[in-house]
Amino acid sequence: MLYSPSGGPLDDKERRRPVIRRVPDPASGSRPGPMGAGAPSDARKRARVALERASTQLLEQQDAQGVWRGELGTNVTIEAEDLFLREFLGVLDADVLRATAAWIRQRQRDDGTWANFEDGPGDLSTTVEAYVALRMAGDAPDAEHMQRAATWIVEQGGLEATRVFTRMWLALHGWWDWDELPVIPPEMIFLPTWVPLNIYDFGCWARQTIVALSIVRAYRPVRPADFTIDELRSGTAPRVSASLRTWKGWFTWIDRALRRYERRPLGWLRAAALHRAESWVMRRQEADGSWGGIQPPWVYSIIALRLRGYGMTQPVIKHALEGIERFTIWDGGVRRLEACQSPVWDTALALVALADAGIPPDAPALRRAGEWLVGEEVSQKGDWAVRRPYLHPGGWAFEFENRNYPDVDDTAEVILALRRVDVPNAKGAIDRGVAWTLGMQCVDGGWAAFDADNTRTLCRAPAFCDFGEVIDPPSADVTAHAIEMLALEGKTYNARVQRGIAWLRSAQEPDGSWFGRWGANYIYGTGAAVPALVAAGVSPDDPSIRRAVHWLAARQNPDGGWGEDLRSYDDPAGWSGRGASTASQTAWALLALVAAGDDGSVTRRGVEYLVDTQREDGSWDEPLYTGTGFPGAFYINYHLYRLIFPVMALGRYVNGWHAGRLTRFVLDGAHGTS
Ligand code: R19
Repeated sequence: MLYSPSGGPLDDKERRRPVIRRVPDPASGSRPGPMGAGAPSDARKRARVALERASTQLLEQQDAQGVWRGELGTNVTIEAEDLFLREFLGVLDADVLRATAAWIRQRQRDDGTWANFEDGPGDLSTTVEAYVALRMAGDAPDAEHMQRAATWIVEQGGLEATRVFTRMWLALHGWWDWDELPVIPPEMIFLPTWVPLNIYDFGCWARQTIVALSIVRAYRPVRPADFTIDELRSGTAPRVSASLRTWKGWFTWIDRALRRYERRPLGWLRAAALHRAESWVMRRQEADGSWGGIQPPWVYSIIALRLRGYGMTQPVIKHALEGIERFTIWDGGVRRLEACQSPVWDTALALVALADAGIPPDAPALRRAGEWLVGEEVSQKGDWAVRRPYLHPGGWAFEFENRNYPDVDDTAEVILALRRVDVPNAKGAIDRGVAWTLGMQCVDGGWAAFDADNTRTLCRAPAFCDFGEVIDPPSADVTAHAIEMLALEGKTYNARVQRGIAWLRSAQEPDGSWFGRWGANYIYGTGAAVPALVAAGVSPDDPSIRRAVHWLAARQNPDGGWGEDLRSYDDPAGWSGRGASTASQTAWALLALVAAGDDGSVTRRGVEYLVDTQREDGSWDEPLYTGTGFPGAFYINYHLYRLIFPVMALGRYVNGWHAGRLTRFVLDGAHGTS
């Protein structure tokens, strides 16, 4: 069946741009791409078969609502903290404890540690939390697996060397002294938005966490455990930098002063701050009972509100705890939790991938997904409006429920998806999303995920900020997605988009790659930037595109695939673009190569890697994490990436792709149309 490859009506700008159309060759499907010299037809034939199997598998994974939701795997701090929360609240059920401990035990490695990602190094805070959770479940300290962990923990500096969040959990159970933790003054809530370190200077995930924790820190609650964990103490003092040459050092001194204040805070001011923080938290609970759809603010908000006097049976608490059940996965007698869920992101990406695979825009599967996405539009103001008060609401969030925090990345991807499907009522939502995205551009021309101009690096200095990223500055991956979307929506010549393009060009690394903030790492950034620039009219012959292609070619593994170790975040010189091949990273490299019009042996060998490593069921194995929560600190295994991105890359390879459009007519409607 024939259709307009871009879906949806073409606007004037688009009409002026030539759309290359090719007639498919039904015999071999080996017609050369628009840029290309033509790859051996065998590669295309095998790619087509692999694509067919992969897209069938992807279609099978759509749920009855029309949604794709891949599991979002992280690390065992999520499960350990769930047990700590329940124990603190006095609602820890024996079956939950047993089943969750079983999961944590399964994730321990031979050296006794727990890592933050597959095959990663042991992480001290994660290992401590896992160990303590297992002690809670009754594992004896002299059991072999526990001793192995404890020995390693003490060698690494013990409890004293763990992150602040970990020691807060310990303090809640009486294993750590609240006096030995940084202060998070609830009075911060009074700082106006033009004063540095007001709560809106922090990234939204950190903001929600900090406001809730400021209440908890002020109350210093303890529910003493009935066992000690002294075997984990090293006896050394926590490491702090007190050098007045750095902001971090200054804040060590400020923290000391605050701890003195904390002994006798001004009563009326403290009471008013706690009251204000409480209402701030109360106003931000989501329809699913969560806060921001992510674990940290969710659990700390529950504790904070309990301390403010909300009972276990009051709706806000009940609803919050019930919500966690929907983030819980029971697998036989084993229980694990998602730190966050990604249905909007997964569904948008799956839609794009299936459209690239040639599923027509009126296929029922795509329409159901498109209709669901349209219904997920965020139509109210959230915290982003603090920096953009005159901007009308619009856009999409990552999760099922997160009306306070839509993000530019999801908004761009959803609009790119809605362009590819016939959904009658999508136009209004798309237009509002486009306007919202334009309005969320940062002053420097780039785009960040959740806020505009959330760039104050001083936020990293307070003593309580020792984990993860706490600001949300513009990044190449988000900027690329925004530009690609805006370009295809006919906004290429909008002055803001032109500034965005300039920002993205200037963000290119000297080696030709782009940094990947939310995906690992330079391969993700490059896989986003090249298709975006080409969609925005940058010629595939442009030097920046050529440099990117050369970088990718130089990083191709001998097996034909691409991979990038997460160590690339801490050690880019050693690991940028290097690591064992994975399906999703190979696909990202191919997205860039196909967009750049490369039809040579580099691209062909990448395609062959995917074809050769495909599983019988049409998907790929991908134990390695390729998603990024916080560079250097928190990583994500998006379980659908291994399938979605290969479908996208193979689809564009097989069906031809130029400047954001399919260039050949697609597979017949054999699947997806029924
Ligand atoms: C692209 C789409 N993205 C723009 C959205 C990605 C969302 C990823 C899921 C995030 O889940 C989280 C968020 C925050 C935390 C934290 C945390 C760390 C430091 C501070 Br301070 C506060 C919270 C820990 O785990 C998280 C998980 C793909």
